Amino acid sequence: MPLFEPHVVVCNWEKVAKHGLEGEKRSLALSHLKRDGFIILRSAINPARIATLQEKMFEDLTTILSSKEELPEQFIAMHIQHNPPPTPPYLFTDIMCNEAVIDICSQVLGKGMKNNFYSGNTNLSGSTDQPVHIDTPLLWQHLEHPYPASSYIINIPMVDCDSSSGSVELWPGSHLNIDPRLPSDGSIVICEELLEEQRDISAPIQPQLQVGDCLIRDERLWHAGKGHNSGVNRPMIALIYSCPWRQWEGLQLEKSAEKLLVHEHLTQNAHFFSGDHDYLFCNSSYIEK
Ligand SMILES: O=C(O)CCC(=O)C(=O)O
Repeated sequence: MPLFEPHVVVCNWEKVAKHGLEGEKRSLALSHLKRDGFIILRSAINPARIATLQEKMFEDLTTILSSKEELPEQFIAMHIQHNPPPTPPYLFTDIMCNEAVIDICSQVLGKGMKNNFYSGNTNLSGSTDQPVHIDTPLLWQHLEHPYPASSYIINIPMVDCDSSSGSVELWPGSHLNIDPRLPSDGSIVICEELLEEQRDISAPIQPQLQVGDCLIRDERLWHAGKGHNSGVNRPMIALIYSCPWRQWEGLQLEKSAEKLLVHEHLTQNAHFFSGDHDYLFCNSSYIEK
């Protein structure tokens, strides 16, 4: 079976910031997102923004790892929930409200699209593989046809990464799988039997991602953090854009960012706090028995 090639939309971040994505690129991106369950926007973000955030997130990672608090591990050790700072000067419009991402996602998620999340996953060098999972159990069970996407995860890597350095594993087309053996309440892990069947349809890949790229993936897409020994820890930001009717707790952002993040097609489902907020130690572990 030929290896699956992800759809890469080559952007120019300066043009994206001013004009979003051209019509032809947008419709091609959208059809791949619907079919494959993910696309990559190459160079959609000013790399200087990532450099600023990367430096701060590495500094914060040292604080997290040297603390006596329990680490917020996701499934297994060395996959850490790691929030980026929710305060200026570390909040950027081309990350929180990227015009190309909004152009694509709003076509499906519609009027009143919300951002519900601003966190991140740091895959430490020396990690092993997470179980393959979906982030939320299917909204409806026992359907005859897949339902449309109602949330997209926007992943933004802070370092270049590929299969040798902990790039996220993605299962092309798996977002359209509605097999009744998929996890429902209480678990989000995909069973071995289903993995083997899906592997025969399309084997998983670990995309090559660069600083300045955005990965947009359907919330239903099967995926996993992958072990690596590259010697470089891999922080990756995650936002979740959803239809207005999806219920989420929302995110915490500092009050002075409220005006900066106003966008015609995207509402931040945020509590805008004043004063202190302990963004580094507010996450919990997620472990399945
Ligand atoms: O860090 C990654 O590559 C994926 C992390 C993930 O999917 C999770 O923790 O749920």
